[in-house]
Amino acid sequence: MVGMERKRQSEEIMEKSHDIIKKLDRPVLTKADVPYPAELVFNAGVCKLDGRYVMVFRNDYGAFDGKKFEGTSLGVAFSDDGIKWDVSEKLLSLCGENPEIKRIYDPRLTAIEDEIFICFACDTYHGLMGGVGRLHGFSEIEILSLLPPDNRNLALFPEKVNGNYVLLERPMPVYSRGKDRFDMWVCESPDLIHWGNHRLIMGVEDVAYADNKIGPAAPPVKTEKGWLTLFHAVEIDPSRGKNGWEDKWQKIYRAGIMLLDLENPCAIIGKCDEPLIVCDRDYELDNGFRRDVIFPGGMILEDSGEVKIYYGASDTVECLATADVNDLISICK
Ligand code: BMA
Repeated sequence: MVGMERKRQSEEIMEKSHDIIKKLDRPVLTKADVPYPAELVFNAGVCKLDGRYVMVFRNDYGAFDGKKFEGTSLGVAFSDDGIKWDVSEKLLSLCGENPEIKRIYDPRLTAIEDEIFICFACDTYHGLMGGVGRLHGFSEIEILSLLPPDNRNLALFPEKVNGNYVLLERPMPVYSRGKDRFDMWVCESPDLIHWGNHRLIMGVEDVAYADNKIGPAAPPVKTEKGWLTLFHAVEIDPSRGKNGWEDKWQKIYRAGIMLLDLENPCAIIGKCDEPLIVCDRDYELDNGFRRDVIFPGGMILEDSGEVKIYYGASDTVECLATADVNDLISICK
């Protein structure tokens, strides 16, 4: 990747998102849109059901102790056009008590028939888990399954493949691969409860702009050519120290895209060698909790062929970029 050297050598030379990407000229949701205490509004999942867009976003709120905010909740928003959002007064919560769970965050939504399923990251007293649940009335999550620790960044495909539900996942091996060297996997289930047939899709070493970890982003979108699949890819910039509100933040998160085989979703049939979306706006680069973070969690294919990509920027705001579906397919070589 020739282009990657430029930015880190000099902050003045900015890298650019792929030419086919159009970013909205402002974040699509910020704390100013939220009718309850909110500081960081980001990493949302988005789906479309009966013509209406539904978003579940992460909200970190309360006092900042120098490292993190007091709490994390999941907010819900609705939209008729995917751009202007109305945030519900009601937060999402889990059905019933689960004393093992500390917090849930980074939701991804998948509409299947007339139901919405949610994947989420889950901090528990015995490790990080990935959860799959069903939404009830936009207010409660019924947990269907929790993948064993450490694992997160789950994203559920919008339909069964060869009779089974399919889930992207990102296990976090700590002994065998090196620090934070995490890869992208897939598994399947007959009932969204029992998961098996775990297979590697792609390793960190397969992404030219990653030297740290990679992970699933939004639930894949079905096209004639394959499953259009976003992922995030992390590179470390050791020259950086303090950034945003954190003492030290050296990671650069970019979004990448690939096509997976329709019948065999662990087979990559095309991948773009360049990053798809990078931080190149002031609200993505500076003044956030972190900087240099693009974290996509939602992708919608419109009848017009436009693809809406929702991404958290610098762990502070939620943003929207669009591209034509055929352009996205054609850059996956
Ligand atoms: C990951 C998660 C995300 C976050 C990202 C970048 O490890 O914690 O919630 O957006 O880091 O900070």
